[in-house]
Amino acid sequence: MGDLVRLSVEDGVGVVTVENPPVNALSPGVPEGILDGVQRFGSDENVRAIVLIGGGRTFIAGADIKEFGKITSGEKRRGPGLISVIEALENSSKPVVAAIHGTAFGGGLETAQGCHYRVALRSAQVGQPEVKLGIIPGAHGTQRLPRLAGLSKALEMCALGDPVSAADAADHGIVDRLIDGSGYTELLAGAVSFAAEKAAAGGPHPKASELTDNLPTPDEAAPVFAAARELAKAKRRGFMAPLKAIDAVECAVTLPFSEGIKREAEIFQECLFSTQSKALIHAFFSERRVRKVPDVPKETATREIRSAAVIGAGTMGGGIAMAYANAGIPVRLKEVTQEALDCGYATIRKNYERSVRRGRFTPEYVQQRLALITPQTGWDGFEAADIIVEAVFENMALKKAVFGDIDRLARPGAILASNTSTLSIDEIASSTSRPQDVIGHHFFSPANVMRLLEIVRGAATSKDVVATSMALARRLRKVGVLVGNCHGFVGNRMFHPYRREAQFLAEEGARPAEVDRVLYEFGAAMGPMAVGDLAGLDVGMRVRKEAPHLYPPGTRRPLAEDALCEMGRYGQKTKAGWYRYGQDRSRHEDPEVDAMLKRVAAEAGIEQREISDQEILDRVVYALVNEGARILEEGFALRASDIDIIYLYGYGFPAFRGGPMFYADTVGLGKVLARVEEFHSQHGHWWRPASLLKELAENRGTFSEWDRSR
Ligand code: T1G
Repeated sequence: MGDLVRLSVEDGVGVVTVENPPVNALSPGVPEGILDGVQRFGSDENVRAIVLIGGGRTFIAGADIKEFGKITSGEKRRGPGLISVIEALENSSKPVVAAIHGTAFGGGLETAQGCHYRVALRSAQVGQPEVKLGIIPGAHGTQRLPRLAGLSKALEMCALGDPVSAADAADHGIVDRLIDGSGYTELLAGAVSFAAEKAAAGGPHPKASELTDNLPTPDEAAPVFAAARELAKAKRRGFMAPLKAIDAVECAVTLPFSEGIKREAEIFQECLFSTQSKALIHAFFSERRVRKVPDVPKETATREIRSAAVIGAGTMGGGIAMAYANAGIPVRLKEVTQEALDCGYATIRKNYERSVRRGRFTPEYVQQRLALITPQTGWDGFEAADIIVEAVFENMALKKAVFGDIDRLARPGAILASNTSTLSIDEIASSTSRPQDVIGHHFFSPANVMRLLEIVRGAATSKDVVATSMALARRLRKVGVLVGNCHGFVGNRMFHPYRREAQFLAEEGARPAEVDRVLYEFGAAMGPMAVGDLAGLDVGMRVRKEAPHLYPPGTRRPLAEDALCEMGRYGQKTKAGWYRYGQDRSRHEDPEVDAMLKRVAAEAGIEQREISDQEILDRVVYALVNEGARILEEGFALRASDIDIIYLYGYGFPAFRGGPMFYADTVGLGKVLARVEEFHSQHGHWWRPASLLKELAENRGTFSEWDRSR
């Protein structure tokens, strides 16, 4: 059937191979091709069994997500396609075996569940990640998986969406045999011989839809569902699909299969058309779109990165060294004094030990990683490093001095990267003889955990250094986003007005804890005050002092956090900031802060008033959107969706809202502009509407359309 599905026969076993790179998604033509294969082999007397396998690097990784937009926009109907295929597989009179390598995800795993048996390479993973797209398994996975794997495993997989190893799948009856070997050839041979065995043994062959042994009674299951709902609310706060997936799985216990699949279909449809699903699918494709840099083609040659060196063993430098070690890249870690080096290295060890305690890493893994990190106070080995990352104190003079040093030491062609979070890459590059090799690699703390990496392109940065940085981000398991060299780049430049407005709201009478509650309920991981306390209020104070241009004369400047710093309240690190912190880092509102706010507001003549939750939300979130629009019109970000990814991966913006720019699209840019203009009339300068926002709003446009027009 076409070139998406290939049919062959091995030792009397019909092999149906899906050939739809890169992930064998169930794009139009693939279900039809599989169905054709099952029907042909079913009527071929020379074929005694059937194997379904994925060509290339993986089994079927799910439905083609690109098709969902066509369904929700009415462009096409969601056909019975995949479901007919799964029913044909399950009703085949000949044994059907799914041969799994890579990832059998979503509709891929549901197709495999329609087969009578499943075999897998040990390196394979299976999963129902649909909830990460705001939907639920829609091809009977919520009904078959409980019957195959039992209720608890099915609930965990369908509600949380995380992948499961082949071994774990085998332990739970999802996989019938693990195939030894590392590749496709061994898998195919193993699957063919397994299928031949089953054919020789004769039927009937097990149909997951008819299994009942693993299903508890509704009474037995009730506490399991209650616990699953509590867990989903805790681990996926604000997400709708996990709870909907649990509702669907519950039908496997309370309804016969034929009724359960109808209920699943209704719930699937409801989720597919939800704003959360559109936001999460936007996030899925946006995370992959960031890799595309218009003037740096995919085939741009990259420089080989075999070893690295990091200067500065503080929180950031230590985390960066860990990120390199975790990617298997040997890394030197330099500090000025032995004492500072020992302190930094001790922190690295502590971080690894915590990961072992949490079961994230094994002791052997940690030993291998530590062996890749060379702590030192001298420069030895720097001349051989392929990349040198500067992670010293956020002070321009110091950074320029360091870059002068490494310019003299580094070999020709080495990449010189700064981890600066706001300072000009061009100015830093000017202290070297090789500005074309200089680039910003802005990690987010903790650098060994946070996935965002802002890659800051200087005016002179060469294209192959950009391409190498984008590829290196993936090796470091980071989401690398290319940004321009403005003050604060993209993330921090937007975060500045976000936190400025939060301070203004507190000075105007909103309780700090109320501001945080509103943003927490919106879905943010933490509210702006709590984030300030976490990062350190003195950081912002230093920025305001070192960059007076941020607050031109006559513009309102925030007063509260300077006042808190003068009180010695820097945040968590001083056990007091916006909140007072207990020994267990618990947050407590503090009357001293309320008194300070009243004093500061009185001195500044700021009128106190009741402030609604809606104003709190709109003031801080639209501050992000307005600044983001300015960044786009100035050309410091390639796409609005890049800004969304920066906020999802670097600032805890709720993924089910898609990011600040996508969220603004869902509100409607006309409404957003009206609010911005209202704030502009009330609060002046800072709320001047960005021209791109005005232009799009006045033309009923969206940021997403603007991206597509580029
Ligand atoms: N549909 C369409 N395109 C997909 C895709 C998919 N399911 N998965 C990946 N791609 C594209 C991706 O956009 C990128 O494109 C390229 O493939 C490589 O992806 C019926 C309804 C499989 C673990 O959620 O988790 O089934 O940028 O960079 O890092 O109930 O892709 O190159 O143009 O991510 O090696 C359920 C989603 C769907 C799996 C591979 N399945 N994909 O990771 O490659 S809903 C999923 C992934 C469903 C059923 C329901 C990962 C991966 P481009 P990549 P990778």
